[in-house]
Amino acid sequence: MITHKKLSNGFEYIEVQNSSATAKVALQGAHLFEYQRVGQEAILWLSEISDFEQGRAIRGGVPLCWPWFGFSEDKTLPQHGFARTTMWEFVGANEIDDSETTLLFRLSNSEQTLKIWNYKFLLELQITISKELKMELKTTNLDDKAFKISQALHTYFSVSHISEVAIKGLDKKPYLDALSWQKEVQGGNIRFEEEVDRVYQEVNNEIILVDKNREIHIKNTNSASVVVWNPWIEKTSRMSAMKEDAYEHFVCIESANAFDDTRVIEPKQSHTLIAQIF
Ligand code: TA6
Repeated sequence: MITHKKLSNGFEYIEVQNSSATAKVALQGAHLFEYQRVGQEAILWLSEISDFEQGRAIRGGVPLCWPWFGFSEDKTLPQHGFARTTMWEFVGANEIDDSETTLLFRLSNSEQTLKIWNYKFLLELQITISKELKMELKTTNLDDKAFKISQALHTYFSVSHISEVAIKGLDKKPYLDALSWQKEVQGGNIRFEEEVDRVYQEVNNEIILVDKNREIHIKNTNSASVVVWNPWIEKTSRMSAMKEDAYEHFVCIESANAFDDTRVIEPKQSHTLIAQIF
């Protein structure tokens, strides 16, 4: 079942319910903010105090960082780009069968986007809701000049407690530490005892989020970078829409094209970043 819903403040979202899972996607940002398999705990973390307000990114779920990840060269522009705070078009849904539904969202250049990023583009997000969650973010260059993008499916995973978590699959990978801006190499699995904000490079394998009672697998395609982030105690108190203890309950593992993995897209060409979560 697919329902188009509207909150009293006008915020719109699409709700999907099938025999595998339920999901909610806001039209602003094509932002998936709930995905839960039937009879299981939520996969995505969503801040209890997140704003569902126009022009403000939802805190949690899967914000889309596009057409840049982090800050653009012009530091006055918003961190992580404009896609997550812009209204998208809901193109439609396809109920493949009782257990699998796909949703398609679209964003293209407007007078407003051209003012901050002077390129013509088509951006499409297809989300598949089934036992597996699949997100396919396709960028098409509709301009007559090439452009560069960095991007991320900035997924907030819900965890039992951050002290219980390990991330497997990044051992020996080089990474850029976004706290010190030093290049380092990962030794072993990642565990959390302080703030972590890293862009792993040369990643072409599955990542596993190991929690107390479950494992979540992440498989990325057309991506060689993975961002791992937890703000820890002090940073959390400075983040918008996060309660003091929020850092205990999530970890971000982001399917990305960032830093050395930035992509150039030639006119009429496309690039599709894919994340499968199972
Ligand atoms: O992906 C990690 C990161 O870039 C962090 O540095 C942190 O700032 C986070 O994203 C959240 O950014 P936001 O703009 O959503 O507050």
